[in-house]
Amino acid sequence: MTSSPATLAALATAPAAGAVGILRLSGPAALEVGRLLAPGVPAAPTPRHAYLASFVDATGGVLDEGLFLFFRAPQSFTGEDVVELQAHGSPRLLHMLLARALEHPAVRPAGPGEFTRRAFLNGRIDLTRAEAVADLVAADSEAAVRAAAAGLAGSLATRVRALEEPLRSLHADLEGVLNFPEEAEGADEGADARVSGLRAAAEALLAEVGRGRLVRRGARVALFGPVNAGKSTLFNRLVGEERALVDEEPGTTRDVLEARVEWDGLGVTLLDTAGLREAPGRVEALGIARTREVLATVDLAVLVLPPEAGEAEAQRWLLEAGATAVLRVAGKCDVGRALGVVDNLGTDGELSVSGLTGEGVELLRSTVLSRLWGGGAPAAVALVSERHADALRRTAEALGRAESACRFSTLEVVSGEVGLALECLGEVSGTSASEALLDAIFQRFCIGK
Ligand SMILES: Nc1nc2c(ncn2[C@@H]2O[C@H](COP(=O)(O)OP(=O)(O)OP(=O)(O)O)[C@@H](O)[C@H]2O)c(=O)[nH]1
Ligand SMILES: [Mg+2]
Repeated sequence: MTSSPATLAALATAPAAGAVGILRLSGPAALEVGRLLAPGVPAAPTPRHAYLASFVDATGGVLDEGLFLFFRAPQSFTGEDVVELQAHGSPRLLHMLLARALEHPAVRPAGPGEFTRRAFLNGRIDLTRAEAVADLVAADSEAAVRAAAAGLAGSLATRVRALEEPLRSLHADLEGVLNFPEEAEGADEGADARVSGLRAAAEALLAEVGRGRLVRRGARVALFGPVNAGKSTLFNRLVGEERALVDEEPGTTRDVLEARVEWDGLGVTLLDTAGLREAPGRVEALGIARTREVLATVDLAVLVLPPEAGEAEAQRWLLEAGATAVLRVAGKCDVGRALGVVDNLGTDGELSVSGLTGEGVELLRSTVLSRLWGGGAPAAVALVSERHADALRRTAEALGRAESACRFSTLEVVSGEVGLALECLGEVSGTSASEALLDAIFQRFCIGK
């Protein structure tokens, strides 16, 4: 850091008419600039006190009346002096106020996420908490909101720290033995067990990425199977409204339909696919290809079989899903029962549902959720992102190499790998994050955050 940083200015509220609009200033000149806009505020305002103030233009003409808040460094979000002007939510007015602030030579417009970036650089929050801010803004399900809020409160930061601290002390012990063999004698004892324990912990955290992805993006679940199996009827039931056309004519659904629901707070995108016909020796190739494409993108595929489907046919359908997990259900169970075929459809405990009567649909919903999720509440997950997962994977790999080096190589090699693991892990918390990495992370933020 050289001379004092620029003071940042940005509108913190969305650029649309609303009840309130907020202009945010952060940096050494925040108070001076804030008082240019609101000259009625005392020169030494009480921090965290809401002043009712007139906001004025360069000639002193009153533009609005609103609240003026001052946060003194380091007790602010960014760790710098921060001023917030809460005006009425007129985009035109807010731009006049922003333009006036930007006329000051110490002020420049904030880039995306730059306030949060300063908070990170000033040690107010670690990187996982800074990222949770963006997650919270982007959250579009209750589970995503709750998980991001937990991240903001430090849920992931705590777990990363629980890994980082013992890793750092292990590294220090190993370096001690290497550099000061007399003083540090014996500090490398049990190093192999410590390395193994840390690798397991890194892998356990890495395993959370799948659940993090589900919470963040929501799950995708497709219904598929033969024509006329009752997929669209079931889809409508699950969605709770008549979204898909239903008809006794086979081949009613021609393209993929999507609907978003929220189940136990988890966002779920349901897909209804075109039913596929299968004549002996001939399959509707195009339809199958399209369905395969969809099935490859979902977290769970629900195979809906009509009562007349035999076990051989069911097995052929199961193959279509490839590597995607499949939940098999017997559809139109009201008919199936009348025909007496529901019970010999195959695997024990197979779910029987009827989109028409609603029978079994609630059980299907909860089964889908538990197949997607396993146990526990979606909101309680540590939001491990793809970025975190990449760094955790490299951490675990380095520790894996350290583990075998404990047996087959020298202490130098072990310590080198442990040091590398520490560096990779530091990318998660931010203790070893490069400028380029920070740029990439904060680009995802909105301006004013
Ligand atoms: N008895 C009974 N009839 C059903 C049930 N589900 C659907 N049907 C009837 O079966 C026919 C086909 O239903 P759809 O929901 O369109 O079936 P689909 O699998 O989407 O068919 P395609 O889109 O053509 O592949 C319609 O006449 C529905 O009313 C059910 O659970 N019980
Ligand atoms: Mg259909």
